[in-house]
Amino acid sequence: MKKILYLFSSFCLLFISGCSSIDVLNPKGSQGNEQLSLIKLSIYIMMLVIIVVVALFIWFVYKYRARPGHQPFPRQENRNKKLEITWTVLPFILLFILAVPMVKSVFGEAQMDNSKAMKIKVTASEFWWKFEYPEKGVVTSQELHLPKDQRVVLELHSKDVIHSFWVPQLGGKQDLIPGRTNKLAITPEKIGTYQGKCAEFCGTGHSYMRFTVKVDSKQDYEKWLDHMKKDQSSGQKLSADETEGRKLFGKNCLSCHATSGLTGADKKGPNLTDFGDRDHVAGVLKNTPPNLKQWLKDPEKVKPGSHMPKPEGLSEHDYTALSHYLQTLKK
Ligand code: HEC
Ligand SMILES: [Cu+2]
Repeated sequence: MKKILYLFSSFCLLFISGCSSIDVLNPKGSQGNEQLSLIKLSIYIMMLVIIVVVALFIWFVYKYRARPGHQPFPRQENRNKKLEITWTVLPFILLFILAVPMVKSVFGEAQMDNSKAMKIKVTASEFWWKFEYPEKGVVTSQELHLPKDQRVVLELHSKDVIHSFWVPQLGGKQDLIPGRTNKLAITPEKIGTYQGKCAEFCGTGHSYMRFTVKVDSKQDYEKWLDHMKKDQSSGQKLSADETEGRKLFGKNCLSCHATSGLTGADKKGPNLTDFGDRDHVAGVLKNTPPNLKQWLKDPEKVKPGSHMPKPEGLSEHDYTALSHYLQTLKK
């Protein structure tokens, strides 16, 4: 008996362990918290249904088991009003209990006052993210910086196909549709770094279309904004190697990448103003010099379908210089 129990519990653990890091169940924002309470309510209701059904099942299996002197089939019921009303009304009540708080939550969110909310324009392209702060005149990519306890309304746009914005711990999930502006509000409540991803299949690089949300204190967020407003191409002391990297960057990369975070300097590739502070290269690889070189040498290999072309005619030394220069782009 003990052995069976042990086997059964290890079997269950196997399943549970796969789910140990479900971010939706560990929210860090007010919308995420509200959604978790709705998830819990629906799980409790489903548990109740499962328990009743399983109990009835076991009881029936026992009651109608085959044994000598017993009819193999139970008496057939026809038009049992009491039963029919019961199994129509019960699910209705359960769905009603589920629907009321859900509808309340959806309409409550839609009626929230957004006059004090911060606006950020999010643009998704195959396979990266751009974040613009129109009130601050700043643009960045791949990493969204937010101050704690501030309601933010994200205006979602797409450059090409349908993408979907999703940061499980902050709540909500909203499509980005070409030619249309969708809105999604989030209010982060805890300082930290959260993973975001595209949640709608959008092409070969879809599963690598990740981004990071960094929630900071108000002061740290302001510091980051100040940094983004500085032009990184001037006033920095660079080593010989890094200076060479900067020259190569000007020649090969500046057509697509800006090194100033001001909105006017925005180009068609990701803005690289705070690249040295980013956790990832292209949202996929850890931001280390060897990984950066790997990306520069062949973006397509790291992220299939990537729209960054493979640079031509650069030597190993050039890649090193470029990667050293890019690491200097930070606070
Ligand atoms: C034709 C435009 C174009 C050119 C030229 C170009 N890139 Fe890119 N680059 C892109 C695009 C588009 C992406 C986004 C790819 C993705 O993530 O899907 C990108 C991504 C990157 C990233 C990752 C950014 C991040 O935030 O993680 C780095 C670093 C980068 N490029 C460096 C360079 C360097 C260095 C050069 C010059 C040798 C260069 N790029 C030339 C278009 C370009
Ligand atoms: Cu996508």
